[in-house]
Amino acid sequence: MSISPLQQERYQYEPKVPTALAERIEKLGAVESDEPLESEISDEIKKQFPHTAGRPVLRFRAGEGRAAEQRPFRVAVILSGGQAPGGHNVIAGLFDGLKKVHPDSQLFGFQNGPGGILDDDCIELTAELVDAYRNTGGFDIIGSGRTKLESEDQFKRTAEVFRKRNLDALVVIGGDDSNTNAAVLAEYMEREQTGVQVIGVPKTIDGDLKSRYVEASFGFDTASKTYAELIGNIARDANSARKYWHFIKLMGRSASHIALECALQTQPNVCIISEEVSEKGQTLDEIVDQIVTTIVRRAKRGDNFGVVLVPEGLIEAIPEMNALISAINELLGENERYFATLKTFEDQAEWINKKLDRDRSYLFSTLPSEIQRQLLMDRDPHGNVQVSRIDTERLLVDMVDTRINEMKTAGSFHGRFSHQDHFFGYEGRCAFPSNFDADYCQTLGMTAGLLIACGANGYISAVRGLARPSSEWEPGGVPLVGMMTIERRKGKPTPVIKKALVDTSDKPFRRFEEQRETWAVETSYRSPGAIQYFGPPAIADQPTLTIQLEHS
Ligand code: FBP
Repeated sequence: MSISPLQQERYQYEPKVPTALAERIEKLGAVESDEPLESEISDEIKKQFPHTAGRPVLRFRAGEGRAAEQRPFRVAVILSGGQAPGGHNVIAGLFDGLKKVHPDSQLFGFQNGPGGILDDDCIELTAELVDAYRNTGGFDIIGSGRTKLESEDQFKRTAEVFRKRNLDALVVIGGDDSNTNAAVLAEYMEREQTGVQVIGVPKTIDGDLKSRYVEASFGFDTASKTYAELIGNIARDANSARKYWHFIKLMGRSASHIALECALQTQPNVCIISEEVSEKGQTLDEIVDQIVTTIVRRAKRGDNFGVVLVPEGLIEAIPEMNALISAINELLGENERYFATLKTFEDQAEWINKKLDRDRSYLFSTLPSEIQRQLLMDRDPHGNVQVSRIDTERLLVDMVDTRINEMKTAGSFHGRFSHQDHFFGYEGRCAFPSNFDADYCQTLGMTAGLLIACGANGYISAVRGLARPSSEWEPGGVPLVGMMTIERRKGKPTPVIKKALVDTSDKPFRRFEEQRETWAVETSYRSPGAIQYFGPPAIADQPTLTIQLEHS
């Protein structure tokens, strides 16, 4: 493979980890903290996790608590779900941590996600292999996958494979779903007395796996900075050419953390936040109104250009659209076989229109046919529509365009409206990790290794103090069960780690709310520029504004 000069240079980068981990990881012990858990453990959770519920938060201290066992460990790792910058550094950190605990420790990787365990498809992650991936983006060292490990049979198979390979522990690098499943697997391993430990690591560019002690999921920093750079460039272009409105959809399956962070970084004219839309019960028409009002106000100043940010999950956050999508999901789930026999889009649309109730059928028929087609596409493994494949930005552009044309005809709009649309998602998921993500991921990986050596099971690697310099970060572990709540799924009480959506009462949203009126009308664009890998810490090592505000 040909190596770019930047990649060559990044191989030399030594991630900055907390002083305690850098100097004396093998001397650290896990101290049980008396801090409260993330949420109170309900009776239902105690019933479902009799062996692992009620464990304390762990913090690491030199010469205190349960000492790291200094023997060779055989540990396996999987990457689960969507790519996020820094995954390779978690693996490198885990490798380094285990080797510091004992030089004969070995790390293995199951290929292509959780499915690799069931297929027993595993490779040893040697020093040479790990070194070739340090500080690089992507998940290609072992690949990732979206298979869910959740049934008793799958757990049994996992235990068999681990026994056969004589593995001590599994590290699951994943989002809320994968960590929920890791908690259930940890309980199974303990119940069956397999001796296998399970440790999670918080990953997702969406930024929605976080809590009191898990301050951020890795990848959010790099991905949102990559998009913010592009948005800043587009805004500058808009202000230079003065002829286009740019509609930009940003990734984030459910939460709008990425859109909010990018708005704080770039100060666009409009940024829709899905959580606010669903809290206020806004309709599609009201959102279109908001955009049109801004276009009209700016046109009056002679500014026929602008930037609109749209979170990927918006389509499902609009209550009427959500109801429509749920009804379609249900119909497709119940009639999967029959639906597969309908070969043309026209037949599919006609069938769905007949099955929907009057209001939903009306809403469906008002949507552009391309959006109707996207709403009927293949579901994800959970039976949900794949929002990254729905052109919400185009839907808004179409509706705004129609409205503006009506106003022109009525003589109430005298400006110009030309538009461009963009989707930034996959562009940011495999970027070279920022210094923050490179450092954070190395620390998360080392912490996961230390949790294993200290005998923890059913914990997530948690690093606190992320708004401070990395030397002051505090590595520890949080019991996964303590992050869970019970939701009714398919009629059964099911433990889940809840997605952390944007909190509209928290500082990042409030900062946005204070400024958005000014940004809407005036041209206040801010250019964050490209991620800097070298240079003063104030430029190269800063965490996201979201983290800075949340912990200010
Ligand atoms: P994870 O939650 O697994 O990290 O994935 C997040 C994400 O990047 C979303 O932002 C996006 O909707 C989805 O993955 C796209 O998935 P896919 O890679 O399957 O197209």
